[in-house]
Amino acid sequence: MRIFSGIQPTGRKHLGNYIGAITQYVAGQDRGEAIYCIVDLHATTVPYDPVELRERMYDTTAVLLAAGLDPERCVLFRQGDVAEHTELCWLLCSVTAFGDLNRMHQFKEKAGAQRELVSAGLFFYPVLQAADVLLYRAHEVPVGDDQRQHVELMRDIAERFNSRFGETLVVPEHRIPDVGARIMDLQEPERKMATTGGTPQGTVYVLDDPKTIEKKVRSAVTDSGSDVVRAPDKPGISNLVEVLAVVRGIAPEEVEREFAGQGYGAFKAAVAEAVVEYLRPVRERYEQLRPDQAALEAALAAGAEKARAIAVPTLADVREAMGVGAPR
Ligand code: AQP
Repeated sequence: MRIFSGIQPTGRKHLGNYIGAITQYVAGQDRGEAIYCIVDLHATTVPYDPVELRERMYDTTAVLLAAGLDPERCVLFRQGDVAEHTELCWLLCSVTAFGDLNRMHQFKEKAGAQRELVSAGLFFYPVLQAADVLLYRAHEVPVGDDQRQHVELMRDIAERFNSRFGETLVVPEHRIPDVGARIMDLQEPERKMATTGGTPQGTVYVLDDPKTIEKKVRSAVTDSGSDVVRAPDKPGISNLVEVLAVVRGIAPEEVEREFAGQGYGAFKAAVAEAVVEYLRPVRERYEQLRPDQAALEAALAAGAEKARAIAVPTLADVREAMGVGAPR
């Protein structure tokens, strides 16, 4: 089985990215042929600084390696190193409905947040994402819940391509975790923890120091009750129950049983401590890896070689099926 997922080199990675995506990436290495891409081309769809983009690329590479990605057991590469992604994106535009792109929640949210320019890149973002996955004929796409709609769209694109041009592409399935698929902002628990638009105090970064994490978790917004249970009218406590369950590797029901009758203070202290210990090894390993930029660059370059070996034949099949370029 082939697994593919992409992650943006934007901002600092947060607990939502870590739980919803990165831990799944690490586990994927034991489940199949795992391919992970740091998507610098996607990062150009909103205002950005080119020098900073390069820095964030190394930051993200170091975080992924620190979390447990092993370049010997997976393919880890930079999207901008494999030109086949952009060509496939264009070719897939012919089987992508304009109306579908117009319905994408992420486009609407991000377009609404732009002050100067809503780029066409933001609109085509999901087609490039489809190209990323379909280029590798991946069977499974590990993502958080916010990417559900984009994976549905890439399935539609692959199906439309196959019925129009003949069986060429694999129709992928999403893999969304049962618990932790949507980690919420600690200050505004009705919205997801996010790189853009989240609250600074409500966003726990993977590289936050222990004191900062503790402060953020202890000041998480809850409700006026005292029962540690998940409920629709308790988004703050429900979120912390899920976080503790994932971090400890137990079921949310077990968390609820353990903290029955203990009140929010003791519960938040336990969550803070558990998150600190959960992220500590990643931060420590990151600090060792990040200074050696040449090693990070070499790892990405080696990953791109392996990625190209899969991408080039797929693109050749797509061009042949579509009648584009010289015949084979
Ligand atoms: N809050 C979340 N809970 C669980 N999973 C999440 N993901 C994102 N937020 C949560 C998952 O993380 C992966 C990488 O997402 P990305 O490449 O879009 O990175 P990002 O831009 O830094 O992520 P954000 O926070 O979603 O930023 P915004 O909203 O500003 O673009 C994906 O698999 C995603 O599902």
